[in-house]
Amino acid sequence: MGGILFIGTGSAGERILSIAYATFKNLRSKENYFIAVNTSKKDHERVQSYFDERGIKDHSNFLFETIGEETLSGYGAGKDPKLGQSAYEADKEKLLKRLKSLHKKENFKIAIPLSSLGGGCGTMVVGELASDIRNEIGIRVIPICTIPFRREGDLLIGNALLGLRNLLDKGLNPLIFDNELMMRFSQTVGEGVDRANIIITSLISSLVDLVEYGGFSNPPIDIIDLTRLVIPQCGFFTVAYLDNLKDFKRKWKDLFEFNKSLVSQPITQTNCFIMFKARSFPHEVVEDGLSYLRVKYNAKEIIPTTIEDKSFAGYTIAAMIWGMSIEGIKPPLKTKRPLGEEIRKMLKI
Ligand SMILES: Nc1nc2c(ncn2[C@@H]2O[C@H](COP(=O)(O)OP(=O)(O)OP(=O)(O)O)[C@@H](O)[C@H]2O)c(=O)[nH]1
Ligand SMILES: [Mg+2]
Repeated sequence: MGGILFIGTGSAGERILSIAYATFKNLRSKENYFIAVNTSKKDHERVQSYFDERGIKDHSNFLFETIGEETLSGYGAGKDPKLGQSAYEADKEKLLKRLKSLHKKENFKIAIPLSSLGGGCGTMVVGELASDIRNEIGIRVIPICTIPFRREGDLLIGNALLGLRNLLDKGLNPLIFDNELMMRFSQTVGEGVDRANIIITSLISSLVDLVEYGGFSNPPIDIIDLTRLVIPQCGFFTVAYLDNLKDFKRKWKDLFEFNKSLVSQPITQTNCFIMFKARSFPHEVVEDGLSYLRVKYNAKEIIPTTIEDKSFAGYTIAAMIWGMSIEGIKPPLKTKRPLGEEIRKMLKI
């Protein structure tokens, strides 16, 4: 009783949840549920066979929901968010009824809708569903979304902006993972997607840890507490990890900055959650961490927590920071064209 309800929408949402589920055993604990809501039945079949290949026989808390089958025949929404939205409208009542009765049985602490913005299904469905879960089922929600690689073009980037607007209009301020930041290490979009998924699935695993270990942390933390930190417009997450304390003391700020899921500025002030995790975490670094958030991110409210256990290797600082600007996202959320093309466009040749 009292776990997390994860909802993946669209192909990316479904894929990321399935990878997290297969990779981290702690997620499979029966108090958490994973619902893949998708227009594409093929995606559901792919995940089924991915679980079979991985030898995951019992995945009874990973459920598949197809929406809009009557009009879309179980295919994707062809990168048209209007189709995704009408697919949701068509099956919304049935879906919410199922989620409501699941919640009655499981009493979830929090719901985490997860989606890529840019495609036909996830872009609008994530905001619609997140707001219905909050308003009609009464579960607090923290959405997590990715935004497209800038080379994916005007259609996907335009869709992503539409999806962001929909979330903001509904008072939902997502944690954003900017796929584009992965291009610093990747030659191809495919490689970038794989790297992105490793980071996002680790975040999912940490959130599950927080539910499990939060009561033993200092001060004790309930994942519900995070919801009071959520402020407009959006947030990001980051993690700094090293196994050696001497290096960690020197380098954690650089790692913290480099590993951010989004580059932007605070609109004015921010709200932050920061977790320090080690076998035994030095107090001076905790103090340093809090002061860094106050100075660099103009933090108004900070929820800090330290989790110590002899099973932990190395030193980790993980943070989630809300109050960041969408306009200030870097690189800007618009299509990146090769330089030659930009010049030709400017000179009209
Ligand atoms: N991080 C991450 N991004 C992904 C992944 N798969 C797709 N994307 C990004 O997601 C966007 C497209 O969203 P999808 O989830 O594929 O689209 P969809 O919601 O299924 O929409 P349709 O296929 O049109 O029905 C693009 O910006 C992709 O770069 C993934 O596994 N991980
Ligand atoms: Mg799809």
